[in-house]
Amino acid sequence: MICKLIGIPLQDGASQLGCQMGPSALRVAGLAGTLESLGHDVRDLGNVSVGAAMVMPHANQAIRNLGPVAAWTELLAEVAYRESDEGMPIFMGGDHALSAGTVAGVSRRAAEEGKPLFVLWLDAHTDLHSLQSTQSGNLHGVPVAYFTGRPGFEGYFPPLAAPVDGANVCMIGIRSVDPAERAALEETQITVHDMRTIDEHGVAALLRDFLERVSAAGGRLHVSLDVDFLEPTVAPAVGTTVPGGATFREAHLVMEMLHDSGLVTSLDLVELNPFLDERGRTALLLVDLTASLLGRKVLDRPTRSY
Ligand code: EXY
Ligand code: MN
Ligand code: MN
Ligand code: MN
Repeated sequence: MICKLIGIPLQDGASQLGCQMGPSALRVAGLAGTLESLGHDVRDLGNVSVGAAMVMPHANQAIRNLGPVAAWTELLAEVAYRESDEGMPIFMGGDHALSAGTVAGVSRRAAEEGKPLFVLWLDAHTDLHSLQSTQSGNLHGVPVAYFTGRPGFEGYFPPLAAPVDGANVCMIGIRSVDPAERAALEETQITVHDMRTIDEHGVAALLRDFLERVSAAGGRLHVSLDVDFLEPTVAPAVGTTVPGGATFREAHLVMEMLHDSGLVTSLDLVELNPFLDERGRTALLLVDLTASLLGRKVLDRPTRSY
């Protein structure tokens, strides 16, 4: 399969700086070579960059970097639309604000093909704040609200060509939700599998149900993997760690099942912060999880000491 690596050194959406180095860390950790060793046609398209962004005042004084994040969103929606024409774009972040643009772009592509877009959100957080409700002002907490068409982004983020239906969004790993997001969830049909649900039912059964829906609908499937989905002791290089996350094997099982489904059409790897890493072990883990998504079997895994 053609795999297009697209670096997105965006860190304006986070308070802890460092995600800007994420694309480089994934390259140093050998993402391209690992995918080539699985027989894929890997094309590294380099890094996206935005020019100077205008200042965007907003009534919510807490918001940080609205102008730059809006500019990134507009550009990334174009890049994601263009590069989802063939193969699998792999968006290497950068903080989760990037998914406002990547999901908007692949959703436009899906709509053009007459297909629904489904989104699998692997995260400790729902990232469902509006520009009005965010209290931290960190815009990596708003992408899902934006691409599902929730109000309040008009005049700030670009208009959506194809909003994603909340019923087509499945979240796994959730364990840190603000009150405003909790209220917003009540108004959406987003499927939320928090860690308690995973503990009780197992991630495989929950994911299988969702994949059956994607397959039945003939949809495209965008996977958005936030490093903080994982247990912090497994993946420490992220600025928003929350204890009690997915285990090493739960994360690989998700990726292995996604590969077997053959349904994944695009991928975000986000929130990797190399400044917080320990000898690159989180970057190496992300590379290995991507390898599982792209077909590496457990029995074929090289020995690796993280
Ligand atoms: N809900 C909190 C906030 O809005 O600041 C935490 C958001 C963390 C977002 C990271 C990317 O997942
Ligand atoms: Mn092309
Ligand atoms: Mn996130
Ligand atoms: Mn998160």
